[in-house]
Amino acid sequence: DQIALIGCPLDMGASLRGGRLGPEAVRLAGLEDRLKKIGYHVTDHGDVEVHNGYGHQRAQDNLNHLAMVKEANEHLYEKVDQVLDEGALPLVLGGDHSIAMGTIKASLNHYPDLGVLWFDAHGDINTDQTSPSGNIHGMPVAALMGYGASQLVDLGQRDHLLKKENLVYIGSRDLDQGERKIIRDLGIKVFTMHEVDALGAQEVIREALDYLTARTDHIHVSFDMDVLDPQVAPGTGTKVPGGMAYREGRLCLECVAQTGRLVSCEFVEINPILDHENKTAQTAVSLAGSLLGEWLI
Ligand code: DIR
Ligand code: MN
Ligand code: MN
Ligand code: MN
Repeated sequence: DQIALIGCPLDMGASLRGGRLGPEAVRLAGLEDRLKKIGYHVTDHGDVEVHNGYGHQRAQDNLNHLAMVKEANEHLYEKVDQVLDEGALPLVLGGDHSIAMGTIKASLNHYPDLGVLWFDAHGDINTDQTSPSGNIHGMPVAALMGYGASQLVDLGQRDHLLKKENLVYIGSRDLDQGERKIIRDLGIKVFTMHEVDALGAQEVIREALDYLTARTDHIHVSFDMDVLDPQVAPGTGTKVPGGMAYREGRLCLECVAQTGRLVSCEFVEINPILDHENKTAQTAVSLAGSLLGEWLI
């Protein structure tokens, strides 16, 4: 089995500097060796070409740093598409969550029925019309489904959109008003932190995977580190209290591994500038091990 590591050191989708250091922080935390120990053939493809700025421009059209975000995502799309062609499983390191557009578009290109598990404190389903910030890392889910600015919807190949019934949110606890409406109107499956607390992680992931595996054999995991509690993952840009414990995250990802249906994944919003002793990157490495079946005997 082949795993392709791909860094996408973009942070202008978050309009916050530091996430560009995420891929290297995860490498230094030992990702490649960790995966090799499981028995994978691991190839580190390095970082895709990204141009970040050094300031923050609030854009008139509510799409901050659109050109930089688009360019990075186009490069990422090409790279992920290429490694999928080669038969490897892409593991993308971010970078801000806007890079899910490039990763998932490429995966949809290979698996049009792709199911996505979106671990995040946030919904990331704003459009340029609803976003309170104009930051594109809050918009990738909408763009992948065909909503919002055409410059984002048209990334990569337009024809494959993410189906609204093929997405499940886990760990949500900071949804904007416009996002709540879109999620309700589209009938998207959501397990907020309320459900994680009330039902337990085991029941939530079982229901989420039952729902997805009834629809598709191909699963993508998009893991925003801010789904975890800030005490576990301090190195991320938009921390929200009351997140998942490390063990809850691990259990969920182990259950995904058990399905044998993972085809692509990403760990995003890792910002070493905000971190303590690279703790968040280390957590990402451990969780990547869980997702890729480290615990299976
Ligand atoms: C907020 C924050 N919903 C926005 N989104 C974040 O700007 O659209 N996503 N931080 O991870
Ligand atoms: Mn291809
Ligand atoms: Mn996110
Ligand atoms: Mn988030």
